[in-house]
Parts: sequence; C-alpha cells; structure tokens
Amino acid sequence: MKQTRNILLALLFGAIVGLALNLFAPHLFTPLNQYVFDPVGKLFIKLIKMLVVPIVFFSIALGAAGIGDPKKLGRIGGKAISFFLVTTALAIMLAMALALVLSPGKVGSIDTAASQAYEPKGEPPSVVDTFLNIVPDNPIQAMVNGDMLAIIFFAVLVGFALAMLREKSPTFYNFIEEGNNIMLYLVTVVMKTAPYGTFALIASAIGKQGFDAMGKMALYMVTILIALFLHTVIVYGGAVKLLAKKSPVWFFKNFFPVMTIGFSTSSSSASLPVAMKTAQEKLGVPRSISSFVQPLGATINMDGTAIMQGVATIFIAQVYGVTLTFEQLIMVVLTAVLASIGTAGVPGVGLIMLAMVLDQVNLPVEGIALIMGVDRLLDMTRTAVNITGDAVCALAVAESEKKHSSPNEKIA
Ligand code: DAS
Repeated sequence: MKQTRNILLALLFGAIVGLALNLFAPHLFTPLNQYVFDPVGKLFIKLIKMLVVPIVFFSIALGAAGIGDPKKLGRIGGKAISFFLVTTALAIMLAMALALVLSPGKVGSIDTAASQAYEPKGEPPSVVDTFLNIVPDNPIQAMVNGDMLAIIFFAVLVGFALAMLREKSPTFYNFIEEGNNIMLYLVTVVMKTAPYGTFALIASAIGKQGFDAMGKMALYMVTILIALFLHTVIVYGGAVKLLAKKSPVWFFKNFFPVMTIGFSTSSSSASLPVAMKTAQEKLGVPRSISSFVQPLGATINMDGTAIMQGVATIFIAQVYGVTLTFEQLIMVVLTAVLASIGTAGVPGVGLIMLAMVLDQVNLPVEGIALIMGVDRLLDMTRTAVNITGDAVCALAVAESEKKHSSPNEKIA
C-alpha cells in the first residue's frame, strides 16, 4: 500500500507541476521537459519494458509446463479468448451507445481543416497476417523484435514440451523456473523507481497538453471517460463478482497500483510484469494461468482501446455529418474487436487500429487528426482499463479451473 500511496502522490504532484508550468511558465516547461521529465519518464518505461520479453517467455513456458495437459491448455486458452472477445464487444457497444446519446461530435464547430494534414502513421496488420505471424520464422528474432504473439506461441510450445519431457529435462525446467523468479525479482527492484517515473511522465503529458486543447474536445473526452468507468465497474466488477466469485472492492484495492502503472506508462506491455506479479501474489491466481492469460491479453485484449474507437468513430461521423447505418455500426463492432488482436500494447497503438475501423465504414481517416491532440491523456486511462481486463480474465479463468484441479495442486 505504501508504494501505491507513493505512486498516487507522484501522479498528483506531477499533474500539478505540469499544469502550473503549462499555465504560468511555459518557457520554463520546455527545458525542464527536455532535460528532466522526458528523459526520466522514458528511462522508467525502458526499465520495465526491458523485462517484458524475458518475463513473458519464462512465465509462459513455465505456465504451460505447469498446465501440462494439452487439453487443459486448450480449455484455458479457449476460456480466455472467449472472455476477451465478449468483453471487447461489450466495451465498444457501450461506447457507441453513449456517443450516440451524448453526441460529442455535434457540439460547437469542430474545425475539420486541421485534419487535412493528417498522415496515417503505419498500417495496421491485416487479420490474416496477424494470425499467420503468430508462428515465428525465427523465435529469437521474434524476441528481438518484441513480437508478443510469436513469443507467446513459441513459449507455449516450449512449455508444452517441458511438460511432456519433464523427467528427462529437470535442468532446463529449473532454468526456466529460476529465470522466472529472477525476472519477477527484478520487477520489484525496478518498481521502486515508479514514483519518480510516474511523476515525470504525468508532468510531461499535462505540461504539453495543458487544458486549452481540451476545450472543444471536452465532451469527447468525458464520453470516453464515462464509458471506461462504466465498463470497469459494471463489466469487470460484475465478472469479478459472478465469474471469479470474489469481492470487486477486494480486487480493485489490490489491483489499483497496477492500474496506476498502466496509466502512467500508457503501455500494456510495460505494465505486464507488475500485473502478473500482482495477480499471482495478491489475487491468488495460479502462476500457470496468470502467466498464460495476462501476456495473451496484453496483446489481444484491449477493451479500453475499443471504447476509444467506438466513441471516436461516432464522433468523427458526427463531425463530418455522416449518419452510420445499423449495419455499419455492427461492422464497427466486429472490426474493432478484430483490430484489437495482434498489436502489442504500446503507447498510441489505439490510433493506428482506429484507422482500420474508420476505413471499414468509409469514414475519413484524416478525422483522427481531430482527436490526436487529446489522445495522449486518454491513452493513459484506457491502458489502465486494458490491463485490468486481462487480470479479471485470469481471475475468472482461475476460478473456473478450480473444479478441474486436484486438491493438492499448487495454486500459486
Ligand atoms: N497504449 C495501448 C496499450 O498499451 C492502448 C492504446 O493505444 O489504445 O494498451
């Protein structure tokens, strides 16, 4: 709890410092940001991202080895992916309904001229390529590139082989187990710098944005924040209560520190190490389930992002005076659910995937330029929701697997 308090104080203090500099000393903010906030924030993110690939590989291989039975592995994977698809679809439907009611794109005159200069950054992978790319040509190359789905696929195979050959490969099993322990220990070490990193990240983000860019976009931002809040409380709170049979208050109290890391880093991948450590040590999720479900979720499950995409699509349609048909709304839901698969959780990935959704319903992709100005702050909030969904899924799957596990099976 002490660390949570320190991180929260750091976030609050950083926001105050960033806003004060933005309002009263912008000339001072630029050098401070260049030489202090930006480098310290980037260093913090690099420190935790440094652990992501090794921790995902070791924990998934260990988890798959722990699950052992291919039938069980398939059952757990099927439950997790079903949970991900249903909650993402619910998220985007909630977001679109809220956007249709609040109509953020119909307030005032949103100047679309600014959007003419929009250059799409990077092309989202096609769905077919996404699934084909799951099998790495070279697993080491996949680790070098940080290609999460390919790393997960290879680690599952290694873990499965370990389970089958465990008696013959005790040394390699111990190597994987000790590698996982070392990585989790390093997470604890790196997280001691979290207050400094989160202070710098929020001071930089608020200092840059200030509140002027938010004027005309206030209702757009509020619509997304309400949808994120409702999805977290209703869908995730409901899943913790009904599926995991735990108290939602207990869950959020224990997982809140991880949400602040997701918020400050805007990266599901960077939050993954601490998310898994928390799920295993505080939420009681068995290591074999946590280390399989959460890395998978950090890559293919982005409910917060789907919410942004739902609101942004309706917002852009309204700004450009386009009325989407019911069929087009269904297409937006399907495309956004598919778009959230296959892109690792890194800052700003949601906007790249939004281009895919807008394109599907013939909305001008340059409309993204209208929302880019406030996306950095929204990215922080939706990333916190993304990683929460992964943990709720792991908790729900762990509860559903209890009836399958033998009483003496190590649960953590
Ligand atoms: N920042 C992304 C993540 O890490 C989410 C997004 O860009 O929408 O989950």
